[in-house]
Amino acid sequence: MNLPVSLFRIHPEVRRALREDRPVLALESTIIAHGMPYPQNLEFARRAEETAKQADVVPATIALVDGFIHIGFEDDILTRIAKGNGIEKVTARDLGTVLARNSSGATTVSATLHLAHLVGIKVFATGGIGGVHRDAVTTFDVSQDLHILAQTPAIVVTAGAKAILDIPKTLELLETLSVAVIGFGTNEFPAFYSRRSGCALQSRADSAEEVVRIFTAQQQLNLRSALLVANPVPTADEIPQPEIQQHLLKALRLMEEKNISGKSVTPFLLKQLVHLTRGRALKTNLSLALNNVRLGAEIARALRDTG
Ligand code: PSU
Ligand code: MN
Repeated sequence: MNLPVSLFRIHPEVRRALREDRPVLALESTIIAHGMPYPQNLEFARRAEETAKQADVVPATIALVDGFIHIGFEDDILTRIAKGNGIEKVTARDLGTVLARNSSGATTVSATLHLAHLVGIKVFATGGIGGVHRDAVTTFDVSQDLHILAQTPAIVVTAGAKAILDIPKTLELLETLSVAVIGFGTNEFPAFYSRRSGCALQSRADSAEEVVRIFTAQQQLNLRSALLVANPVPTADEIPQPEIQQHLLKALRLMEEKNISGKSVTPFLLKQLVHLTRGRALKTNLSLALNNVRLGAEIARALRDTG
């Protein structure tokens, strides 16, 4: 593929691994800059990379820095992203404008997935994907994540979608967009903070090898959509639905009062939930995100072994 080389700064480790066909795992940066408070986010970002390395997988955290696309980077940049000064939230549609004015930004699922695919990374671990917002009927607020998932052939590991979204509508739209969704060790789509959402899934996988078999079949059929692997939060760290629900309603009310809309919605709600649960939501977020890195790394290795 002809990459616009001048825009990319690919870390030598990542470049070497891709060349030698060793497993690489893409990681997003919006979860760091806009999904968690400093300094816990920096600690998380470091642990995520460490977790991948321990599994013999090269981590590739993706972000925009001063007009360049960084695929994997050193600790000084990670720190800059975590501190968040001047770090925009960058979706796929924002890539051009942010790069053209030499700005810096943290990439969401949509932007990260697109960039990972461009450089040949096939597995991506995130926390929660964006989806259809509860008030979508009036606001039309549907995350770009779904659109890019529909057109990018890669494996995306997620703990489901946040309960701040309308999960049944999100699943319906994923079906419309032809994105395969499989539960990892579960028959139900997980709801990010909670292991269960009440929404049944049609398919599941119980091992990384099974995930790879499904993806390989999709690839052989030239399907262009992603394979979404829904991996529930570890039991010890989950916040059951009824409990998170009340905090959520409070957060949604506050959002309305403050007239928050568009890109600020998700970061605002995440922050409120951390506050309302006195930090428990953050602990859960950290746990599920690291859990996804572990599974993503396992899948990346299994993909290499069959490739
Ligand atoms: N869920 C989280 N933390 C996050 C996000 C989701 O728990 O930081 C981020 C992801 O980067 C996701 C984005 O791609 O929010 C979706 O934003 P929106 O709802 O504005 O599309
Ligand atoms: Mn939105």
